[in-house]
Amino acid sequence: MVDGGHCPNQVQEFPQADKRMESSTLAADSKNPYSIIKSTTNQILSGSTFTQLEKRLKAVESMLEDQTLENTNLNQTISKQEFKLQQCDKMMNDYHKNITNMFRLMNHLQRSINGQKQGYRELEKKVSGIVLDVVETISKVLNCGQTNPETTFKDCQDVLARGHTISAVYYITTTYSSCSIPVWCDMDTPPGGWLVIQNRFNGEVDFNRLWDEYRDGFGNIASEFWLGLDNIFLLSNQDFYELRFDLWDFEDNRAFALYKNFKLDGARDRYKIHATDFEGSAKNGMQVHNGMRFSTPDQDNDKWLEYHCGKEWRAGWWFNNCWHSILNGPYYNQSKVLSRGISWNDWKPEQLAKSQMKIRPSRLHRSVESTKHDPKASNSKVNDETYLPSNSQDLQNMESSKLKPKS
Ligand SMILES: [Ca+2]
Repeated sequence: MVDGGHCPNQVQEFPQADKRMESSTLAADSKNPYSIIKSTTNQILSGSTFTQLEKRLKAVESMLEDQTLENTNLNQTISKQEFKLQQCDKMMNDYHKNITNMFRLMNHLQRSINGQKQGYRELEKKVSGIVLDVVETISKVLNCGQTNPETTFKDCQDVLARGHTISAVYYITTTYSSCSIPVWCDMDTPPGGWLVIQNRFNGEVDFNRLWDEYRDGFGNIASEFWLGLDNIFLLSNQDFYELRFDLWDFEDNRAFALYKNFKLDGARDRYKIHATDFEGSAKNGMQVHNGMRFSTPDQDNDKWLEYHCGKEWRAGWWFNNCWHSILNGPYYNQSKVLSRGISWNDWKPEQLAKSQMKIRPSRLHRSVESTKHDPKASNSKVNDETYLPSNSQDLQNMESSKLKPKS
């Protein structure tokens, strides 16, 4: 009998122990290295073999390598995502800048649109005012003369164009009116066709008048007169017109001022004057009056707040504060006077002897029109339709013209 009754039991304990070890290893999380290490330690403590330990260690190393590779991949993915985030951030900044610029542009456009709307409203108001002025003015001009179209004209240029070359009184009917009014046509001052709106030469007509009289006109059409602001308004708005001032001193020297663009606003704008594109020998005496409203001794529309120019100078005029030129003041039959009534400072510092204001269709606009239709027109001037030079020849020609209208 072999005395080894205890051995078999001892030998048999190994497999059991190994089985417990394996079961504990299997029970451990096969993917968790720490769990495997713990399991392996248990195996060591429970008497596992070196080979088994080595095998377990390699498994752990392999898993660590896998984890490292996985970490590397993860880091690369994170880097890529970070790069994409940076790009997104940059795009967001650009987008924000674009949005900001777009809002600025929208604000700018909105302001521009508002400005245009305001301009349009003002223009609409202006046009409405002119239409109302025209309607009211023609309803006031009730002194209808002849209305036969055969014997009435649009203006003095129309009179001239229809063969009447003598300076005299003619009846004209403006485009906006059905009433004819008598006017003095000056066919002698080159190039003829001038409709006289103011004439003074001897002081027989008092020009110290009130608003309504300046509006309606006064005096004698074949002598001294003021045609009336309403009539001048209707005339100067039916076409493009030019305005000419003829001036004489007491030694019969003369000068003129021509404004190639002239228009008078209506009553709502207090007959504001627009006289530009100056040319002439008298210098630009209306420059400071351009854009001024009309004032009279009873209506102060001038630019001097504390002063009533029309009242102080006893005249109706487009006063600024107060004047560089004034042709409607009191008449004095001498040049040396304390308070001048007919003056054009840019030509003479003394009182003048005579003055005339006259209008005709603007040759400036007519030459533009003719140039549009005929390219040669810009190089070939037509005698009747071009501006004469302000030289001595022009003055000599003017000397021969009649100053005093004939009755
Ligand atoms: Ca004033």
